[in-house]
Amino acid sequence: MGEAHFGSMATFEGRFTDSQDLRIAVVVARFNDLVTGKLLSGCLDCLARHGVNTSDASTQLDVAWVPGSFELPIVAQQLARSGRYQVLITLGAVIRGDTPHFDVVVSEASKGIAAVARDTGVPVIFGVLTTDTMQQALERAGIKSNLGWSYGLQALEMGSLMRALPSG
Ligand code: INI
Repeated sequence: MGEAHFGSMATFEGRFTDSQDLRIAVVVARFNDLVTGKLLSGCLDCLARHGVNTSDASTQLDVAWVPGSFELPIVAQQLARSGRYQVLITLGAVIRGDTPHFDVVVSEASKGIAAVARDTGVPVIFGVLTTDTMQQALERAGIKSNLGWSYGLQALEMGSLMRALPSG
């Protein structure tokens, strides 16, 4: 992890170790919970293997459930504004075959989540799968790989990177 020094170039990077002092919130959509439940399991497995306390007694991890991906931004916003967390993870699955308003849900979720991160300065990982079929979603949630694991890694990287950057 780089630090700024007068007169010399700084390199800033996130880290995947020493995660014990990061506070993390995960917001999960219940819609398509066959998929989002698996994303959550993969994500928590990744965090636990990197030293995050994911037990029920944990004071560094909280999980909030919302009805669908459309509701991810408003709950992420409130959690980010609380000042309690260094990074948030949003998990959802929007499947085109299931919904005529696929584009609306995806657009609102993605724009809303990006806005929360920019408005609050708290990084929010975009863990919303957008696929044509349930099969494709399941393949990304455990049948082949589990993108929940990647979202966990990205959260560790962004949470620690934001801390390492000069405040402004
Ligand atoms: N929410 C999802 O997370 N994924 C979907 O595929 C989906 N479909 O198919 O409609 C979905 N809809 C619910 C939406 O996110 C809201 O919860 C609902 O409209 C209430 O505001």
